[in-house]
Amino acid sequence: VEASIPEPLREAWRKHSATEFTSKDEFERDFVRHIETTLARSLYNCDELAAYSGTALAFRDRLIIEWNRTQQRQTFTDQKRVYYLSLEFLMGRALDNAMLNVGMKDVARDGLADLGFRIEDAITQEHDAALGNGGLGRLAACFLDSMATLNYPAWGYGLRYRYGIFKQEIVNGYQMEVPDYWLDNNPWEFPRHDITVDIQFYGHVTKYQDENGKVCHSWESGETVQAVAYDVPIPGYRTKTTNNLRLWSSKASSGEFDFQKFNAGDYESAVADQQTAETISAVLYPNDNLERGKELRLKQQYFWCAASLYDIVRRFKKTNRAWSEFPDQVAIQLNDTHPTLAIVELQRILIDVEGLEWDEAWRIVIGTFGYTNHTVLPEALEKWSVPLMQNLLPRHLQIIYDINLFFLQSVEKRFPNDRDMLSRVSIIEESHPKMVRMAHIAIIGSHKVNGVAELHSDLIKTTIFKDFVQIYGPDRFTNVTNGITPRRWLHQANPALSALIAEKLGGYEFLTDLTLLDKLETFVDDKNFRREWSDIKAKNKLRLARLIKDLTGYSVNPNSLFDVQVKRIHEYKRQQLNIFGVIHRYLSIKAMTPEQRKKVVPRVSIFGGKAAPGYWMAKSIIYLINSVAAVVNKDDDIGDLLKVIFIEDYNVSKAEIICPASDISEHISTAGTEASGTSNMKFVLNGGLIIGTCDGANIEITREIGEQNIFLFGNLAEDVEDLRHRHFYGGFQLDPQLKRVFETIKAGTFGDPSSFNSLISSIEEHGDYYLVSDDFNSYIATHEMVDKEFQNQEEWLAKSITSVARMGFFSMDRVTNEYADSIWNVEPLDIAD
Ligand code: RUG
Repeated sequence: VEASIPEPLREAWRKHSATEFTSKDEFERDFVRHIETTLARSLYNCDELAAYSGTALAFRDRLIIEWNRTQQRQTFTDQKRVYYLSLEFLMGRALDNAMLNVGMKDVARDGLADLGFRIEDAITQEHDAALGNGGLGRLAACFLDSMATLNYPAWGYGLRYRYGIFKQEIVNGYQMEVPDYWLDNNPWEFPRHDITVDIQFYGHVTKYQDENGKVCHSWESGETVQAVAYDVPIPGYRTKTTNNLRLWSSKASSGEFDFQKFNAGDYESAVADQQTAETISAVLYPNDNLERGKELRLKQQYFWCAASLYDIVRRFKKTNRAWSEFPDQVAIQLNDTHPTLAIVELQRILIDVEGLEWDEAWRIVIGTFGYTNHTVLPEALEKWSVPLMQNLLPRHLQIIYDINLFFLQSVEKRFPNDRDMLSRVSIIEESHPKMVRMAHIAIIGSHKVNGVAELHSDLIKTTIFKDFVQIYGPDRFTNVTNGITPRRWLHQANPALSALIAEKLGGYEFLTDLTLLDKLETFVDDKNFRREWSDIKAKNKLRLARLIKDLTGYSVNPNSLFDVQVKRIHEYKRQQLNIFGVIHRYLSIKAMTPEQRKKVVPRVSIFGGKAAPGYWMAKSIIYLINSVAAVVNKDDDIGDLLKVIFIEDYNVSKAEIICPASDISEHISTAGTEASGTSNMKFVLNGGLIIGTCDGANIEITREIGEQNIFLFGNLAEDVEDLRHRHFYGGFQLDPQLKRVFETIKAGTFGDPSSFNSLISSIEEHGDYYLVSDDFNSYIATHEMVDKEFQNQEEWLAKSITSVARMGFFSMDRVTNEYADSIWNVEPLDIAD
């Protein structure tokens, strides 16, 4: 309040208040001013990077003006806010998105041309903000876009990693990891050195009695690390709302290194504390669907949860409301179990700091939190060892034990004599060492738990969380099928298709109401429309072919069928099935007569994705893909009939080029393992067809677009358990076509076969957990259908158009509204002019 300027002095403020550029001329003025003053450059030394920075700074001004107004508006209306807690935000580039969202891209294009630059060259200078591993982080980024577009008062909270996901380099066919230092030339963040929170670790807990004789706890000593806020503006599409993403960076609590030690000549230890503190936010853990229980990761989680909660509570306290109103003002969504400590931290604040009674505090906690589960894979379900937690967060462990005690007491009342049930649902796993099951805390401490696609939400209710459905009833569990933002994944990635659709539908309203796409179906038979549709795909394929040439040196024929699988490399996603299929294709072509070859549909098999650095199998898969590429691509006997490409360092900005260019893309996880998948939606929305298993969102995509428009294959989730069992006890027969593929690999066709031993033996000898052999035959047969149908281009185009027309359901806006209605109970802000 003291910082607020008194009313009589506000006239000058109003007169000089910053305004947005609204014309080309004003954009040029802002651009040149930033080049000359912010960057201290001139027309004599303005390269493309500077042009990017100048443009970004001009747009940043616009965003920040709207950001300020949005924050004032949201504070003034004082309604319930959403806080989206995610350890990952896979944002990609911001400039193009900002230009399109504020509707000024054409202005910038013309202005830049006047100033001597091509807008594309400026845009591509930007480094991806890659603070995530894959689908989970990208979902968080899509949430931010939709929440702002729909005018929800919403904040994202995350960590400001100094290093995002590593940069992948392929050296002699192997993945190498290179640090991704993304913060240089990043104009999008605002350091808030005045917004800091001291975060405590280690120490011990003392019990005492207050003046009324109540037993209280005090968490003492230990270390403190400072959290510093960095704010990133998130503009909505064609709306005044610009929301905030707050990322926390860690710093030594004093902010400086220890001068006393320094003066005494102890230079190393003088900076050691500072470095230890800064390590917390230094690097993103590069695992997708895998948790490894490292202390630093737990530190990251608590650091971020505690700082965010402090901030949220501070904001709430300014309203002077009663604590009981907290859940009416605050909804916190947990993106996976990574932020589960926020539940414990809120309970700690309420009972230890604010002096509430346990039960009242716990009611508030449950009313506040919602938890999204993204996986059923056991290796991805977070558990922390009790001794580790005891050491790092002693008070939190006590609270966890109390939560567990009260919970188990209530379960015992309802299910007397069921000791097995108690041990299954307990937060504490009685192993050596004991482990804290984070998902159990997340379920017990939230009012809603959701899965991310129908099959997945059913699976969590019938498998991993079955007991909790019995305990709480089915209402605590719900499904919200994932979606994607059409702004980035259609309008930005595929401007030509977006423009064609707008022309047919009479405007761009479909970008904020994606169900309007259904009107496209009336044009399916329109010959001219089909031509334009296929010309756009052809140009997008050409654009990808150029990228492939730049990255790999290989020339691919853009008239071939482009078959794409880009996503994290993981055994459950089964890139191995794909590459074995490619080898099968290679062998089949090799065995053909020249006459037969004439009938072959030329194909480019395109792969991309990162393997977690410690994931040996995934790295072997990458090596096999590159080894096959090295042989096939140089085989003159094959020519254009088959090419194999591995696109290095797959990321969001590459996805924007790849998704619009596929004819077919692969979503072929073992049934029941992929919670949803979201790239399947991106490919279909861009007019590509997909081949997939009955898994995750593929099932709902099929329901929406019709089964004649998708290539489904493979075993069903309900049969997986039996099939696995049979591998050990039922006399497993390797698929004969797959056997031939293995024999070729073992013969050394793709280099030293020992490099691929573990890949093959996992299938031949160790139970084929991901059912590659069981699905191989139907996979190959389905690809033959793909070839056949691709030859009928008119039919193919009809499928492509129809599918896009029916993709409205997969908009992130639908997803966001569902969370708002069924989990958050939050209304969008009315922002009339
Ligand atoms: O693997 C899942 C995807 O199926 C899903 O689409 C995505 C977003 O919901 O989340 C992915 N995921 C799951 N990433 N990490 C996990 C487990 O921590």
